[in-house]
Amino acid sequence: MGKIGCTGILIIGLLAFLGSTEALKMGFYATSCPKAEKTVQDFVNQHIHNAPFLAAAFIRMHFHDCLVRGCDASVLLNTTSGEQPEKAASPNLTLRGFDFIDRVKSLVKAECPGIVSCADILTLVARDSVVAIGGPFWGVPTGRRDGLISKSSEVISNIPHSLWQLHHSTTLFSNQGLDLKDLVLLSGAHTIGIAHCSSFSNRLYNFTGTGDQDPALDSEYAANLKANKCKNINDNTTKVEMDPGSRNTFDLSYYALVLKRRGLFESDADLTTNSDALSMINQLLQGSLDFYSEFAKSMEKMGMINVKTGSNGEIRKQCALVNR
Ligand code: HEM
Ligand SMILES: *[C@@H]1O[C@H](CO)[C@@H](O)[C@H](O)[C@H]1NC(C)=O
Ligand SMILES: *[C@@H]1O[C@H](CO)[C@@H](O)[C@H](O)[C@H]1NC(C)=O
Ligand SMILES: *[C@@H]1O[C@H](CO)[C@@H](O)[C@H](O)[C@H]1NC(C)=O
Ligand SMILES: CC(=O)N[C@H]1CO[C@H](CO)[C@@H](O)[C@@H]1O
Repeated sequence: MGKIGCTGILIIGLLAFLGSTEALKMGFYATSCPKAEKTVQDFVNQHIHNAPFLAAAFIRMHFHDCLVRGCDASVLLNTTSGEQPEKAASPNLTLRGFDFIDRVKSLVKAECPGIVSCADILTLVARDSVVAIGGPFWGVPTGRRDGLISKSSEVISNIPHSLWQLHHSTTLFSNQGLDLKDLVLLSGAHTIGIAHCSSFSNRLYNFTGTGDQDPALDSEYAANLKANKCKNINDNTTKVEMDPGSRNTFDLSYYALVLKRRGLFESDADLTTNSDALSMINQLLQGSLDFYSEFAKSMEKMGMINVKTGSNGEIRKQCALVNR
C-alpha cells in the first residue's frame, strides 16, 4: 500500500516533470491540424515574390522574438497589462510585417481554431520566406506555445545593439545558449534586408563624440554613404541595403563585405577582431564551412530558445492579444 502510493506519487511527479519540459517535435500538428504547415508555406510562397523584402523582416522578427522571453511570439503582442510591449521598444520600431503574420494566423485558425500557436506561425513564416527567396532551409520542430507577457523594458538588455562590441554580443548570445559560431553564422542573415541610417550613422559622423568617423569602416564606402545616402547624422528615414546589390539574395557576399571593412554595423565589423570568428568567415567564403547547412543548424538552435510547451502559455486567438 505504502509502496504503491509512493510509486503513484513518483509517476505523477514524473508526468508533471515531462509536462513542463515537453520537447518540440517535427510535425507536432500532424494529427491536430494536418494542413497547418502547408497552409503557412502556401501563403508565403504565394505572397513573398511580390514582397521579397519581407523575408528579411520575418527572420529578424523571429530573432527578436526568441531573444526576449524565448520564442513565444511576445514580439507580436500589443500592450499587455498597461505596460508598453516589446514592439514599442526602439529596436522594434523598424520591425515590419505584423499584418502578414495576422493573415496567416487567420487562415490557420479557420482550419483548426485554437490549435496552432503564433510562436510556431512566426517561426514557420521566417523559415518559409527565406526558402522562398532561395535561401537556406532549416528544420522547424513545432509545439511552441504563446507567451502572456511582452515588455518594452526587456528589449534593450536582450537585443544586441548595432554599436555593441563583440564581447557584449557574445555574452548575450551565450546566456541564450548560442556560441561564437552561432553569432558568426546568424550575423550572416545581414546578407538580406535594409538598415536605417540612424542604426549606424554614428560611425559616419560622430564615432567617439568628436565628430569623427569609425576607422574600422572603409573610408571610400563611408564617403559614398555620406554623399548619397545618410547625408546627415539626424537622418532616421533613409534606408540602406546592408548587402548592396543583393539585398534579397541569401549569399556569402555579406561576409566578403565584412572582410572589405564594409559591414554596416560595428557588430559586423567587430567579428573580424576575433581570430576564431575571422577564421570561420574565411572558411565560409572558401566553402570549407558550408554556409547554408551551418546557418540552418544555428537557426534551429535559435528557434528553441526558452520555448513554452505542454501546458505553459496559451494558443492565442489573435497574435497581437493575449486571450484573457
Ligand atoms: C550581433 C547581433 C546583431 C545586431 C547588433 C543586429 C543589428 C541590426 C540592426 C541595427 C539592423 C537594422 C535595423 C534598421 O535600421 O532598420 C538589423 C537588421 C537586420 N537584422 Fe540584425 N542584428 C544582429 C543579429 C541578427 C540576427 C541573429 C539575425 C537573424 C538571424 C538578424 C537579421 C537581420 C535582418 C534580416 C535585418 C534586415 C531587416 C529588414 O530588412 O527589415 N540580425 N540588424
Ligand atoms: C495592435 O497594434 C497595431 C499597431 O498599433 C494595430 O494596427 C493593430 O490593430 C492592433 N491589433 C489588435 C488586435 O488590437
Ligand atoms: C557628437 O557626440 C557628442 C558626444 O556624445 C555630442 O556632444 C555632440 O552633440 C555630437 N554631435 C553631433 C553632430 O551629433
Ligand atoms: C526621426 O526624427 C524626427 C526628428 O528628429 C523625430 O520627430 C521622429 O520621431 C524620428 N522617427 C523615428 C522613427 O525615430
Ligand atoms: C511596426 C510596429 O508595430 N511599430 C510600432 C513600434 O512602436 C511604436 C510606438 O509604440 C508604434 O507606433 C509602432 O506602430
